[in-house]
Amino acid sequence: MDRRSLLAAMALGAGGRALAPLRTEAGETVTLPFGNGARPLVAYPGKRPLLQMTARPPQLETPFAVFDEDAITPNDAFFVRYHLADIPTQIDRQAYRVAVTGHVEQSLELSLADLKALPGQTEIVAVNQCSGNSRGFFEPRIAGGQLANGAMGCARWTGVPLKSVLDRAGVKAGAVQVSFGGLDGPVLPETPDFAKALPLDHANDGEVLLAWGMNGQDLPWLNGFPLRLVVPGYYGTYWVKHLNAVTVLDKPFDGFWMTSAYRIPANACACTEPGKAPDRTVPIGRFNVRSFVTNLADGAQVKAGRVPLRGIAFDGGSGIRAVETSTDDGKTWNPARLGHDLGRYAFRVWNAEADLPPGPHALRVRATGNDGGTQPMEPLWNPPGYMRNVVETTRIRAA
Ligand SMILES: Nc1nc2c(c(=O)[nH]1)N[C@H]1C(S)=C(S)[C@@H](COP(=O)(O)O)O[C@H]1N2
Ligand SMILES: [Mo]
Repeated sequence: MDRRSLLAAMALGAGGRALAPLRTEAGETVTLPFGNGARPLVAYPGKRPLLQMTARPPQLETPFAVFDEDAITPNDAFFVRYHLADIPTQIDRQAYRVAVTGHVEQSLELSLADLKALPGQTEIVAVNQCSGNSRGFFEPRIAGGQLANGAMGCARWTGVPLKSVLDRAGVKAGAVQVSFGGLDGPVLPETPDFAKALPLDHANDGEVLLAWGMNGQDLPWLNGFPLRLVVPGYYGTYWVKHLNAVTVLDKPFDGFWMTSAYRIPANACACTEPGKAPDRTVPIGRFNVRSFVTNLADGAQVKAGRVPLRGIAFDGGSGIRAVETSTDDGKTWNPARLGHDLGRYAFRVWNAEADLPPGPHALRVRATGNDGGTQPMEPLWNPPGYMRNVVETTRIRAA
């Protein structure tokens, strides 16, 4: 769809009503493998039919088979997550400005053209993953978005380092954090607006981007058109969409979405005993390491013999050192071959084979990062249902 018809389609959804999906694949639903797992397949502007978790705001999960196609997730298949129902339905890209204010020498109002003229324009391939990806699999179950494994995706992002923007504004001595806001807002004034913050050092690391491009195109509307934050290796909650406010702070940000939400137990496993609240929490940060089989779905039937296995792995930015598969409940592990390296923040494709006699089989896959981080055989638990990274098991039958 071109920009003009996209805008027209978006306008259809305006008028105080929910953003209108273009079409529902009539009657088509996908049932995710946990309670209340039925999801209609719905196509929104700029998107192919995706698993709709909620309609208002739109929250869409990528059908898992997409991850078998390529290490890059296509824009029209990329998942969508919003917190607040008042999402923008009309944006004028000429009039669009991002305000840079707060503890700076000079406040700025930057247009997209201004941003594109700043030094250091760059590209990075990076995974965006929701903290609650895979929450639906937690046992005991957890309230919140019941996601399977499709709240993640890997794209090539084009933008300018946040550092270039902060340098242009001139950060004053004593600054400690930078906060970020987007165009969307709450329906009720009591609901806290969605805003996030990063420590100044992180904001200035040269890798955090203000991005306008995704896989060589404008950002899809629902992924933050025309500008979003890209925070490589960090959970999606920091990747603020429709970014219009960058504020340099001389004291830590005290907004709800940092001080109450998106916090994890302050221990090495980010976990607690199931059902138990942690003593202390910290803001969620980098991804832990994960890996998936993508060419075989749970319940698949294959021909007995030598069976090709394929999948993806990623971590919070140390890069994938090894992927191994097991067909004997983790007693022995066989190294997989790692595919093309798109960078340490990207999905890393892997390939392997398994010799499978007739009968049922449990395929397990485990990745290890360059930092030594690996995946637990038993799932970890925490109250908000974040950071799931258990060794995945795909149950199939060979005949
Ligand atoms: N403006 C805005 N940005 C946002 C959010 C939001 O609710 N509003 N949600 C965040 C969360 S929790 C996630 S996981 C990512 C999801 O990015 P996507 O919708 O492009 O997949 O967006 C982040 N950026
Ligand atoms: Mo998220």
